[in-house]
Amino acid sequence: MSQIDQYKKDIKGYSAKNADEVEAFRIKYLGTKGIVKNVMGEMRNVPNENKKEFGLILNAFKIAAEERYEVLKEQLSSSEETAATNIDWSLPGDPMPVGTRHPLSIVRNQMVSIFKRLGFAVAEGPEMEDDWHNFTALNLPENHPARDMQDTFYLNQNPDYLLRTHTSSVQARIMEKQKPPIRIVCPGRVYRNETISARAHCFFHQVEGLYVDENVSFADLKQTLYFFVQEMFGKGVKVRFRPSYFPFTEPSAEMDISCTVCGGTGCSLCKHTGWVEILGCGMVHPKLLENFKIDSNKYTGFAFGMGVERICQLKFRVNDLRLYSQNDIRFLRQFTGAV
Ligand code: 2NL
Repeated sequence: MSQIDQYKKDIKGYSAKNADEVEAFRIKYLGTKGIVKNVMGEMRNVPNENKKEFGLILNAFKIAAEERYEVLKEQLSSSEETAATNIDWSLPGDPMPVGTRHPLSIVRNQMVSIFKRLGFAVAEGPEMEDDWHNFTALNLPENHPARDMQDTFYLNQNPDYLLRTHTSSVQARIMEKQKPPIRIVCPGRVYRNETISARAHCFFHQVEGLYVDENVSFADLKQTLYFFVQEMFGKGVKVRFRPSYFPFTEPSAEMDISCTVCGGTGCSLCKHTGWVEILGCGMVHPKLLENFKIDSNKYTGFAFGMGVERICQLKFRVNDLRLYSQNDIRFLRQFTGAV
């Protein structure tokens, strides 16, 4: 009996600082080899006439141990709640893993936003086109090499449906529906049937521009593209125009910028010429305007087209076109923060 009193005192005074100590209490008193089981076993040695009295005492002892165990558990969970509200809010947060914008998206957005500042609206259209919007309306004659099966992915022949080879088809659709003034840029993916290599791919991205209004001149074209280059590559960069040929423009030109790597002194990027080609442009061919019932005596226009991959290559020194579409995270991660 005095032993049980001793245990009762111990139980009353027992406190636990953590889950391990609560568990130690359970094992000590309530476990299969614990004290409660042990003293219960003593019943065997108690004379019959005392069994009832001793049984009551043992039972009260067992209940005391069980209740204490419940209390200890309760205290522990409420102290855990206290710990949860004791968070150190000044600690730095866990980093949230976010992806990176694709370099072509970064550059396309930059290109488009420069033209937006000059009043160009953005127009989009389908990647699957008909012959009219991709070729015929744009003055690409029947036997023009660009129409060759080699360059174009045909989806259907007679009537011809194909994957657009340039975003000029979007401009064609706008001219069809809208009266001048028209001032748009058309970003988007285009397709050509080429063998894939570092320098060629079966699809790439373009930003084309079109401005049709009264009194639009070649001087407007030059100043617009010069402004674009200065915003895109920096104030010191020079431009030059070389005569060229496109079926949808007359006259046509290609525009070079002074090499962004060597500054014009000559290096491997500019093949020691000091210049790199970045786009094609020209005055909209009058036949094209007439195709869309726009009076070519009243209206003139300029147009240009450039490859986003090309601009991206010059800005970020990407030297292999295939990198853009291989989804290699080691490539993509290099553009972290480049928005
Ligand atoms: C290039 C050259 C060019 C155009 C695209 C165009 C569109 C219409 C009317 C007239 Cl609707 N022209 N587009 C004009 C000249 C050049 O692109 O090298 N692109 C990558």
